[in-house]
Amino acid sequence: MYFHCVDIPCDETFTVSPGMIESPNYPEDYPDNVLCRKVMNAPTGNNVRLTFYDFVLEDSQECEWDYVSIYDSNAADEELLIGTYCGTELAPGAVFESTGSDMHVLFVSDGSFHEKGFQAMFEFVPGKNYTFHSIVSPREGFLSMIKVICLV
Ligand SMILES: [Ca+2]
Repeated sequence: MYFHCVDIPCDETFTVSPGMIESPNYPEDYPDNVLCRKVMNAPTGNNVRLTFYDFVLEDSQECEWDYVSIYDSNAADEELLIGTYCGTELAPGAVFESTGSDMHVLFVSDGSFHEKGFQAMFEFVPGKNYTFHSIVSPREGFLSMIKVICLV
């Protein structure tokens, strides 16, 4: 995949919630050839919940031209990709939630055809896994012992 990046400052990192993320120029059409990274870093023990209000991107069968990719991570780790979306795939109210304290949203547009773009609200919510982790952590030694025993 090749794209030429126009120098539009659209990377953002957020450590306070709630907040909004949107494509450049929203609600006007986004420019061609942009790549934006929106990174939400919640405090430890929180998850990031992202709710889309608006989503209109150039449509393509494999979302290879213009797309939004959402990662369950601080970085764009392919193995932690939640999904890649284009066209009008995300209806207003579509919600994503991270399993950890970080979420990474990548927005890419190619060199032709643009649409209105997207707007979404993020909020940091108490982590579903946090209580679980804090309960099991004193037993981690015990659990790893079981793993060792099972492997043997
Ligand atoms: Ca395009």
